[in-house]
Amino acid sequence: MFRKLFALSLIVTLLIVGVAPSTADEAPADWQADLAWAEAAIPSGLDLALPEESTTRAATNPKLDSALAELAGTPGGERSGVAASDGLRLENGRVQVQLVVDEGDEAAARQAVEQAGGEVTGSFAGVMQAWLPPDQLTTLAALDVVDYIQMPPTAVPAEDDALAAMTEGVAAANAAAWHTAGWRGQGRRVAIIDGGFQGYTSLLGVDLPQTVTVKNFVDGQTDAQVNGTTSHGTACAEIVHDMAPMAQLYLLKISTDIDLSEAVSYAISQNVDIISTSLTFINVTPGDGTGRFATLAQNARNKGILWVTAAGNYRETHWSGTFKDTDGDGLHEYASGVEVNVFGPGNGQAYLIPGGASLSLSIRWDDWTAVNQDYRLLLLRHDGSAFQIVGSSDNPQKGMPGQRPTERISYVTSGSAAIYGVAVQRMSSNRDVYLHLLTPNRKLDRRIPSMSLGNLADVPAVLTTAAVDAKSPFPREAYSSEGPTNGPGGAPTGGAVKPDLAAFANVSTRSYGTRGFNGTSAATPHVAGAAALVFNAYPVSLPGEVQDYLATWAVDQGLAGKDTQFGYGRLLLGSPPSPWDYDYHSFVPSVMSNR
Ligand SMILES: [Ca+2]
Ligand SMILES: [Ca+2]
Ligand SMILES: [Ca+2]
Repeated sequence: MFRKLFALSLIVTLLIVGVAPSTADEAPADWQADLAWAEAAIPSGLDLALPEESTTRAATNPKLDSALAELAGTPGGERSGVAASDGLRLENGRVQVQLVVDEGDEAAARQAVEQAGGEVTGSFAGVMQAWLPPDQLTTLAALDVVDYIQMPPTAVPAEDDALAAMTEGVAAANAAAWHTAGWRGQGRRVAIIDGGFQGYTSLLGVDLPQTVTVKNFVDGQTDAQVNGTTSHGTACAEIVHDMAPMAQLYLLKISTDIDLSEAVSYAISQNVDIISTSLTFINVTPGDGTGRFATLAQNARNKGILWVTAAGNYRETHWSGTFKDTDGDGLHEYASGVEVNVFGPGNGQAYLIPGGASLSLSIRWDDWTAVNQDYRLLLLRHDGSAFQIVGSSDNPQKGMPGQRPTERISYVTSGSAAIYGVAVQRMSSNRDVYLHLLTPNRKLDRRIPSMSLGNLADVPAVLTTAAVDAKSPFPREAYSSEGPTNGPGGAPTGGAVKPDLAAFANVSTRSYGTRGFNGTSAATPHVAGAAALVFNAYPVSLPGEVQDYLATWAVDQGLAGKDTQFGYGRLLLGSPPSPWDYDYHSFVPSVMSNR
């Protein structure tokens, strides 16, 4: 999930050719690679021989994600290759999975996992995370106490670019004036939860505080391995430190949603004031502000924590709409006669994608309660004369417990450069569902900017952050995900206005270099650091009061008032309160003038 290697190769490319760092209108790391890809005309016509039953996977098991069914059906010697291409963690002969289990069945399920040679590593809200021998998947899935076995959803960093160092956001948000007035975040605790903090030790006392608290919630890893995987979290921590130089920092490493719940519990136990997450999840919830992340965030807020999170970078990599099949061939039509949504720059051309490029594609649809509308996701490659199926996701949607209305493909291209595209096939369905297609960091030719938030960003009890460039006039970043959220159950209407605020991207950190940190990832820790200053000045505030304070002072951009691109507007702290008038500052003044 974390494209560390890709990021590193970009750095090398930039150094070698000496090009200027990314500017406001440029896209993030992976997209800059896209820009180097040649383009070709989109082939017309699609004549796929579509099997009614899935053939590209092992026979579908109604209680297993199709990638796990494929792994179970693969001979032992070939499993590591299958796991790698499907994005599964297979270590020491065991695969990391999540079991959906009814509350009363947890003990029995745990015992069954252990008897099968597996190990339960955590659980949250009816989902148990575990290591399991692949040979035992089918047996475990067949048990009555196990509703379903799924792939663990992993956090997607809202990173764009990986390229000394003080973020330009300090000046842009007027934080320097607060520092001068004595508000530096002293006495405040900020938890940065991320996929990795590579290189943090070398920045202690320079670009980070002298000491930080680290903890690793990734299964099978030690706390020392917080210093690994990616420097994405390190760059985020640098920004919080620039904004609130005396705040105490917690660097908490996670991979899955279960890990996230553990990190949040830990943050609560440490009396943290602010959580900052520059990541999203995909296909975990309907995107309507409900579900496991909503529960987690409300719990944190009830404990006095302001949780700031990234909107996501999916505005150009998202399509949504109602399934439509006018020619009756089972394939969705994005427009009249258009059944393949090719990867492309958005100008009616297709990318010629070289071998070795990673593609990740997901669909979800509005059937989270009944889960009896079965659709299929197809990845297609054009071989010069026709599109061929090179990947499919065939999860079961048969109305059984634990099943979800989602499909996902991870794929690494091979062979000569070619056009790739995405199709959606109706398998068994009696209504036209409302679909979301997300292809993180790979632009689609047919795209819908609205409702492109990642999961977690849709939650009411978090402060969701969009990205603007750090230089005046602070234009919106083209990738910054837009609201609104989905309506109830994943419906296309009836959602809430998100994001909540906009902050700065294309900023400088030691980790990524001058103006090298891009994405809603970079924007989020600016808000977290600003919140630490407000909590510092008004120490008995509730998280909602600090959020209101930031919203009130924000500079409105785009449509007047709170909108689905900038929220309340661009982060600006206003003038600092006097540090001497302590009584006055024991609570946040009600400054709601521009709401
Ligand atoms: Ca069709
Ligand atoms: Ca399906
Ligand atoms: Ca506005």
